[in-house]
Amino acid sequence: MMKLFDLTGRRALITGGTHGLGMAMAKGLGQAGATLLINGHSPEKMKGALKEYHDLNIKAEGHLFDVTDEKATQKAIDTIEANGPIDILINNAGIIKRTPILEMEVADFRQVIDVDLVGPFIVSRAVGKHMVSRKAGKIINICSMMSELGRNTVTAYAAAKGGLKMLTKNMATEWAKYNIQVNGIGPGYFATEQTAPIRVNGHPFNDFIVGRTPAGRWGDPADLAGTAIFLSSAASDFINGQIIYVDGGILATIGKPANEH
Ligand code: GCO
Repeated sequence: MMKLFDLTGRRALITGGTHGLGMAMAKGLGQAGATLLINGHSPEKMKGALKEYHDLNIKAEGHLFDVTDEKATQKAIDTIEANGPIDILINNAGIIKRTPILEMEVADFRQVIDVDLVGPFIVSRAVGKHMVSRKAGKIINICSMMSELGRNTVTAYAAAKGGLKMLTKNMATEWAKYNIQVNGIGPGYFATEQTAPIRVNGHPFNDFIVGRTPAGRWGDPADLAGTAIFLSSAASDFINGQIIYVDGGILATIGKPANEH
């Protein structure tokens, strides 16, 4: 039964895998036996990340390229594929800008869409070409609560993550016949660098999220590893176009009054 979840011999590309949720999922895949192909854009962060993976006896190599740069991505993917197949792709790299609509520059809106939605398209198309020819592959797009819900100031991010949900379903539709399973993971609110500004103790949003999450806590990045392994493994070979929300129950409830425990 455990072989269903065994990733030994598989090679997994994780974009934005030098920190945060990407690193947490990558560690899970590495500890399930996968060789990690870590994408990032900072040489310093890459150096530190690879040491962290190697210290855990996880096989990992770094690949610096900008997921929004079609030519650089194509070149990087073809170089990687020349040394062995990419069996698993996790489109995790993303940015967020928290600005009210009327104050947001169009250029900033476009940048969020470019990184969070166009980037996954560019990388998936470059990797998908090889997966289609092999008739095998796993693609996981990292969506968000904002794939389903809106929130003040994150309009660009919500538009991108809503689009990423539908990109996931459409890629699944087109590529399932090639034995490529395309699915998504929707993290709830997790304790990462990205959420640090809204998570500090005493910040009203911190109290709001702990109250809005039935599990009563922020997610720990390690909480994502199991779902990432599942969607990367043979255990999910007949799952296509699904978004699995790892959110402590946020999407299950309308919430509760402040004075109810
Ligand atoms: C925010 C947060 C969220 C989380 C995550 C939720 O400002 O609301 O950053 O966007 O990061 O995406 O799923």
